[in-house]
Amino acid sequence: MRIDIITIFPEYFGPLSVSLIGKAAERGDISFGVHDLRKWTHDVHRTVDDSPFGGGPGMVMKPEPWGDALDAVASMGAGPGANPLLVIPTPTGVPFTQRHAARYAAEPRLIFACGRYEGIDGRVTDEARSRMRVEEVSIGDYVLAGGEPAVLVMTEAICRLLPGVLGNAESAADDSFGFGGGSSGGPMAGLVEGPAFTRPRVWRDREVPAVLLSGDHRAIARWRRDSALRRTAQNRPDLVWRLLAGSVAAEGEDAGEEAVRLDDHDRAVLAEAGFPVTGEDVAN
Ligand code: JAH
Repeated sequence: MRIDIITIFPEYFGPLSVSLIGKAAERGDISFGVHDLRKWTHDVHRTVDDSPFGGGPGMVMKPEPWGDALDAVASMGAGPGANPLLVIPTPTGVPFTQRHAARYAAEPRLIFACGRYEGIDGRVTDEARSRMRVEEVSIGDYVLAGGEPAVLVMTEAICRLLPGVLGNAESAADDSFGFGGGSSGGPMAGLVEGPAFTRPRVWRDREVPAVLLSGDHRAIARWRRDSALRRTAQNRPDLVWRLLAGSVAAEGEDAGEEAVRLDDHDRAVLAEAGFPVTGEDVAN
């Protein structure tokens, strides 16, 4: 996979040569191109921003350097069947999820465009859409000073799904939110995982749950699902409501796919954790 990043702070991407991603890049499983947007400025001051039409605080990124940068980077290694996907992090984008990570990991080429200030002139995305696929995504409901940290976050989420990048290929299959378990989704589809334990068996008078030492793999899987359901109920009621509504597709993003199934045991665990909320808890 090839990932190009356009930014006014190329130094920000030093971490891409560290750890799992760094090793994958050394092996050639991923290749990165980090491009300084100022390369596509033409004035002596290498200006990338200007004041907003209509007034207001802050500055807006000028369209010309972005247009030229996107033309140049998109045409690098261009060929039929390799049209890049342009991803633009912005607090106004659609929420980036594990599904996006999986879909992006299957792309041969991604381009990330990092905005700063109050964002990029609105015509840049519109014009880019006329030539390539463009997605505006948000990694969470907060405002950063620029898209760079979001690109590091998304790159990590994407690259750990590439074959051979994660040490243990199976650990992606049962991740929180995981869709790794085939047509029905992973065991954690739509859930966050419960706690994990390692040696020693007893630490500061606290024992590891006995079932995990039992060797009974069915019982262990059931226990893990129960803890995931309880933790999701506690920390992510939004995810539980979606599961109860049957709106979590098992795999892929297309409508009409089978919903993640909750069995009677799952429903009993959720009921004990307060779902569905009944009686006086429900506002009329
Ligand atoms: C801020 C350009 N969803 C996180 C996120 C992503 C991007 C930005 N902020 C928050 C951002 C300023 C300029 C992008």
